[in-house]
Amino acid sequence: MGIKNDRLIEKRPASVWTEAFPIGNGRLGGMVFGGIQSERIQLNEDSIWYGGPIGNDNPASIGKLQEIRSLLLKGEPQEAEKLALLHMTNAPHYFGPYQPLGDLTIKMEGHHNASDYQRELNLQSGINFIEYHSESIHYRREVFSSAADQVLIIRLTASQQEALTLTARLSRRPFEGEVGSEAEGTLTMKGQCGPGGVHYAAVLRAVVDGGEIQTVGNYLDIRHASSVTLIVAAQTSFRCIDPSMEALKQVEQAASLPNAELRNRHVQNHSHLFDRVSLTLGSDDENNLELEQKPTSERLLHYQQGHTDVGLEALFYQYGRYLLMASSRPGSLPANLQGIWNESFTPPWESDFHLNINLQMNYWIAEAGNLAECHEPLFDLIDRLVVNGRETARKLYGARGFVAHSVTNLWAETGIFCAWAPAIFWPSGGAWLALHLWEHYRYNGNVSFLRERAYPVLKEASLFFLDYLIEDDKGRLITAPSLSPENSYVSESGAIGSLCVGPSMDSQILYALFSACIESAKIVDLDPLLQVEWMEARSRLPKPGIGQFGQIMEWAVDYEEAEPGHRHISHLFALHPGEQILAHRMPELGEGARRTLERRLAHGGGHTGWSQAWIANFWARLGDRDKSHNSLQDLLRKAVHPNLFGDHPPFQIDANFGGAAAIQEMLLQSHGGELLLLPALPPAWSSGSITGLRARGGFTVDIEWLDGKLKEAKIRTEIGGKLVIYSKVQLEIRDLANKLIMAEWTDCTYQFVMPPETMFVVKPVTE
Ligand code: FUC
Repeated sequence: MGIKNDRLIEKRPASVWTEAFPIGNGRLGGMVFGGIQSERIQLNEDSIWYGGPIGNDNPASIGKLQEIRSLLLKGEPQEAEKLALLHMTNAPHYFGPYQPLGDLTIKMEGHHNASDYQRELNLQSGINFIEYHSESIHYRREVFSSAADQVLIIRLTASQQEALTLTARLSRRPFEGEVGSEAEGTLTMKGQCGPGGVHYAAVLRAVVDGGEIQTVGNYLDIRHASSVTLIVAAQTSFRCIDPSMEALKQVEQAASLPNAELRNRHVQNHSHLFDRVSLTLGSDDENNLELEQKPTSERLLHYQQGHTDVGLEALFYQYGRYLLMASSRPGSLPANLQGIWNESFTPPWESDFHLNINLQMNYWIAEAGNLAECHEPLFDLIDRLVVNGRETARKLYGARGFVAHSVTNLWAETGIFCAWAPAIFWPSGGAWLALHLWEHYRYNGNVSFLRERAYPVLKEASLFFLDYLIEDDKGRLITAPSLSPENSYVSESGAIGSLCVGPSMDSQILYALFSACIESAKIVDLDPLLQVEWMEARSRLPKPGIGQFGQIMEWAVDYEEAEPGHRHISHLFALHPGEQILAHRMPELGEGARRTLERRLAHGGGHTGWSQAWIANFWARLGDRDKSHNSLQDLLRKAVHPNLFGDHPPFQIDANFGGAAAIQEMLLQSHGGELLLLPALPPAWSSGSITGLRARGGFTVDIEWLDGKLKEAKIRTEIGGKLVIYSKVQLEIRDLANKLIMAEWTDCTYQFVMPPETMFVVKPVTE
């Protein structure tokens, strides 16, 4: 029942980049414009970044650390900041940005007076279709980036034999990307991306059916073919010694496969992941059917004018999953600020990995959205951060373990880069990332992953802080120097500062980190002495406190914020993604969190895409179905491009992932050891269903609801385990043999154990 809402459609080619449709296999991405006489596919390869590794942690830092700390403790943040800028930042200040690979341009001969044009990005198959008629010939193009074969495919067909005459070429910006031909019917473009940077190569091969093909200068010249398959591969020296050789091999391998097989291998590989979750919102009535047929940009406009379109919200969710699959697959780099899609040589914020919210937000749908594999590239980056971060910890702070600050890049830099104080002096990026490994374990219960991969990282992240934390005058353990990303405060003396001691976000991240360390050490049965140390340190961290405005305090001291409507709401980490504030169990802190959001919003907060997305997640954790939905609507109304790319502005992909995560969070939560079914179901989604969501503890959950109420949930487990369901309404739980599971309803919870390989069905008791 219901409409699937799993495609973007348009009736005309893209005229700007944010109208083009994104395709990707995690590593190799394209923005497909769908032009008629001229097609542009803007290309990216995830490891093409400008410049080489830098390292170079500032050796002056360690000698100034005490002085900076004393200045902060004395309430002189500006003096501290001056010293920190001089003595702690990297030289050079900046690393190079993520760069485009180039463009593939196809120029068609003829194709005048096109009619019946349609382009469609089908999320389910991962194929972008373009179709039209011209001079009574029907032309069709299929474009996809195959994870199975690591190539990008453009297949052009026509309803008439020998109707395809075209040229194809690869290009980069002028003076870069030398083009030549190293094999028949093939073009190669190569170069180096900045001094010390990667060597890259892209190879384009055409396979034609009928007609002729020639390589002339910078072009492949194809005449009178009945069908054409263009195959693009790209490689860099980040992954191989000879990128052009490697790319050529990949192209040849793909060219040796029949078209149908190439396509099938892609569709299977793609839909195997994508199909794990399906979401339907609203009914399949005429109005919704009509909306589903509309061009996506018109649909968005209609929605932005204030009309309801729950199907568009469902589409936004699945688009988030699609984009994660397209920008983060095993073996690729993690999704950066723009996923993998970047057409600028000077992209905003270098299109890098920001560790103070953005990179983590990119992965909020990975586990619950049943795309755990797509989380893996983040773990690979973390492993490299640990290696570099050990050096940084030692050199900057004389500490054990590893540290990563607010930004990193292809080379997993861990030092203090950039020059903007309110962002950069923040030592908790690595600790937050380490929690992603713990989350992965919590969702799949794989103890060998915990032992071999997660635990060592958690432990090293914690060792850094055991050395880094200092004692304040109340005997609490606090981080210093640090900051509350990227806000400033008004100190007792009236000075405005960003550097501080004990920002709440740090204490909350460390609470989560030490808790994860303690729990995992018990499971893998290691480090009993450290366990005691972690417990002791955790008990001495500042706890979330309520401040003068009834808000959760942003700093260990109840300072006023310099920007009360700041986009970062870091001190609600404990509410989401953290679990220290369990709103449904802790009404006072829940109320504090609510006030925090209200205060931020009253002062203009939530003005960037990702900020609004985070706010939607916060409201969902507070169980506020209206506000959560309002935030999601605001996000779609104010911070989304015509191709549904999130808008910071400009384009930034975290809003896509964070917004999709909020949709999940409204339907299912599993933090704090309890499962909550439909915890913040918006009234507008009165009926619907979701299948295949994952919950912590290794559960897979399907939920169906009607008239705003739970109809039935199916909970499956492979590994078995204890399940606690938090429910304000009485439930009936049965196994597949329809046997009633005898679980008492106490304190709003049902507790029971599910054996391995079982499914239980949960329904509300009705009478
Ligand atoms: C953080 C945010 C900005 C932006 C940047 C990439 O610095 O404060 O809003 O998202 O990351």
